[in-house]
Amino acid sequence: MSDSTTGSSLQDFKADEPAGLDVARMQHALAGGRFGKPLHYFREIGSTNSHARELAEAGAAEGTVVVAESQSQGRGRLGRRWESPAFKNLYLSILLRPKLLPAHAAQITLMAAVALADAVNAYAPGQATIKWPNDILIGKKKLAGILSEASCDAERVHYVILGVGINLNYAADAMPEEIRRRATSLLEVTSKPVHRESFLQGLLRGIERCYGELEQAGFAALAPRWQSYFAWRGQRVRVELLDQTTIGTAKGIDRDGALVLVDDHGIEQRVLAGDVIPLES
Ligand code: BT5
Repeated sequence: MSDSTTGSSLQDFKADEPAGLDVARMQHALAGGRFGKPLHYFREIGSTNSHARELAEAGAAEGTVVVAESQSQGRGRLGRRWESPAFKNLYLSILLRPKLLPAHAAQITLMAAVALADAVNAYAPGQATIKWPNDILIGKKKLAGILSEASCDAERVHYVILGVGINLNYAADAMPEEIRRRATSLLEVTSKPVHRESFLQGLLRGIERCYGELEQAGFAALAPRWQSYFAWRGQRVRVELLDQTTIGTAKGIDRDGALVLVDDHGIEQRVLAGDVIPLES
């Protein structure tokens, strides 16, 4: 592992490897904003979220970004694996220190989903939808996932590591069997390769904007945009969280970001976390 902010990023460069992201150019492009100062770049890492967490524990500033070309231990929620092949996609983590109550830390994921859906739509207009809480889909297939990991005490959030993985130039035939039927990439959808640096810059600016709105006006200001991307309004779904299951018709999210379901008795149920599975009607 080598970090370009220490000037050693190319020590392990092999002539037959594809060129990575141009860190200096990205830093220059991000210079006027809040994110990416510093920007830590790795050709290979365990998990960008784990590294960002170490930086956060050591006192790193809000807006610190960790980007890697590949991850050997890319993570999803509940210890699931995130496939992270080299030089194809984007894997990044942003350190945030939001002034949020611990109960509202999940709003960071929802805020990021809006920015991510906006960024995807710039390449595949009108195609991105959000699957609550943390997936971006095109059609029924998963294009991107968000993993927010918060450090909180009873009164406040110390920091949130906002991790994002997005499939850009990931060909379906290069995907492992386990995800091939359920995953997609912008290349698969548009048949055009994506310039990863441009996507990353647009995404970071978009997250910065949405985060600013969240800070200034609260999640209620972003909720209508989130709702407009929500994939399963009116659909009967099952939400699973560990050993708990809730079934109902998805209505949307409330102003705090909880998923609202109407159960079979007509009663509204609010769900704060879990996996949503559509049920055939
Ligand atoms: C997520 O979890 O969707 C969150 C993924 C976050 C990944 C980023 S990459 C940068 C940062 N550093 C990390 O270590 N992680 C974050 P979840 O909802 O639990 O979904 C995980 C499931 O998605 C897996 O069990 C697979 O079924 C599927 N999956 C794995 N890799 C995929 C990929 N590249 N594309 C689409 N689906 C994938």
